[in-house]
Amino acid sequence: MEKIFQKFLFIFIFTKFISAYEITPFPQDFLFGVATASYQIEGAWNINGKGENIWDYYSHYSPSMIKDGSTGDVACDSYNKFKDDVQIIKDLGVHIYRFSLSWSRILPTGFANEINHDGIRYYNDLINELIANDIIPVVTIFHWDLPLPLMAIGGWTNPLMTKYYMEYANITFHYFGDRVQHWLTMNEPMSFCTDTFENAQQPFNVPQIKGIGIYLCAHTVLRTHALVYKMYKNEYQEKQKGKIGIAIDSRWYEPKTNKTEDIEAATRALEFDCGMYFNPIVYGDFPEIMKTRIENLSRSENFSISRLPEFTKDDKELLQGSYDFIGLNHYSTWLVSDGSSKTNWRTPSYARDVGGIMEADPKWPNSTMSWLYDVPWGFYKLLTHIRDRYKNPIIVITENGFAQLEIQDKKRIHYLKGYLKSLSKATQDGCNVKGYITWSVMDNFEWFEGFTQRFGLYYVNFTDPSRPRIPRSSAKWFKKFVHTHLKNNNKFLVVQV
Ligand code: GBH
Repeated sequence: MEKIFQKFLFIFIFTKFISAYEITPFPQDFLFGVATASYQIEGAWNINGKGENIWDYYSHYSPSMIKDGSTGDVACDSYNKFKDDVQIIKDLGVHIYRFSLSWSRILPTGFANEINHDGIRYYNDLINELIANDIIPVVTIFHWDLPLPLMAIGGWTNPLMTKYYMEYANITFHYFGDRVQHWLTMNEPMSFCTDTFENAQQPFNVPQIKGIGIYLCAHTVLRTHALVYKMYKNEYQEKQKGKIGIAIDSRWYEPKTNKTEDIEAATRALEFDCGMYFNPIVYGDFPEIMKTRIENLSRSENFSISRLPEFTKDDKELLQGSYDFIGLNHYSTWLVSDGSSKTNWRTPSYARDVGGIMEADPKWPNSTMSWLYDVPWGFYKLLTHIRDRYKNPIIVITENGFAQLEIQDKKRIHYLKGYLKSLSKATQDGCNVKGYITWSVMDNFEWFEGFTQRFGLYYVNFTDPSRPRIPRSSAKWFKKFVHTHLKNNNKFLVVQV
């Protein structure tokens, strides 16, 4: 009897030991982190000189656009509680905190003629607090909260935005660049160009014809990014020794069947998502397939020129290689089938330009978000695609995460485990990924979903004025995961010595 017990105990300990090591291998210098964005957490929307941005405006004047009619007026109250936030991040044991700067907190009108010094003070305090706690700040200069006056001139469809954004970015490098060494110019241009100009959910006087604004926006954003990259290189990098990139979002697109038409449709979908931003910053231009398809469809729709703007020779030179690293935000996968025979496309439109029909496999575990499923192999495929197609750039995963409300968030843990396992395999297979940042530290204002969707490792109670942050099971799991990884690294170090 005792023998059987011993045997059982041995097997038990042995399997525990194996499972602890199963998913952990990551490169020696690999970093882990957590992310947020200014409008989603800060609150203090009109405090100490902050100007109005488009999300202040939407949430106040068109509350019906936001699922629960809520606003980011207070959100997680991080403007006041940032020291607590630094402590919960430190408690997770991660290396990185990725957050964004509120443009209208720094420049109340969006224009650089007037700096709000409380904004500079706030981000200085946050950055100093992070550094004092050994946490690396990764700063997104623009994460969707555009100053209202800049939307009135057409937002990112207006080429003048380049100049205004450069002045803003210049101010951020000037004030924070002595301590911030990891910069992202923009967060997910594909998402904000689509939401603002293709889906046109906003009560603004912007080009609301599908298939046009989305490309004007991409064109301006990409040129702007490239010019800011150059400005940082020329004027700051030598002194400040930082690195700069952009956070690009992409799904993985898997052909629904192995019919040629479906395989081609999935390729197109990927080129119109990942390719729309990766191709210009790596090779200097939009993907060929986008250029020819949009040109042909534009002609058939009686446009005299393509709806997709062209880059000049100078633009192309500037764009090519305009990154020290690329941030990748990845969440989920679609199955794609060919849409050529579909006759009721909205014309013109981005969806018709792509010509694919997207769906989820009913077998995939779902989140509470309609677009977000747990498909870890899609992450592996996207990473190896980027490795092979875009010269294996230095990548940091700047967002990845799952929506679930419960404190005992088993589904989120399942998702994170699977995606980290895919990432580990991708790095072992040569993908040049240097870090993994999960979305999000805590529940926050989820844009059009308000507070109905929860992405946090920490649960936040938004009806309690003190906005307590309560660790979910996933926070404890992630903490352990990061800790185990660090322990393993130390072991490797010892072995190497
Ligand atoms: C990120 O965007 C944001 O950066 C972050 O602010 C946000 O809180 C977080 O994710 C969670 O949503 O065509 O059906 O695929 C997420 C990006 C949202 C981009 C869904 C594409 C299109 C829906 N994605 N979106 S679909």
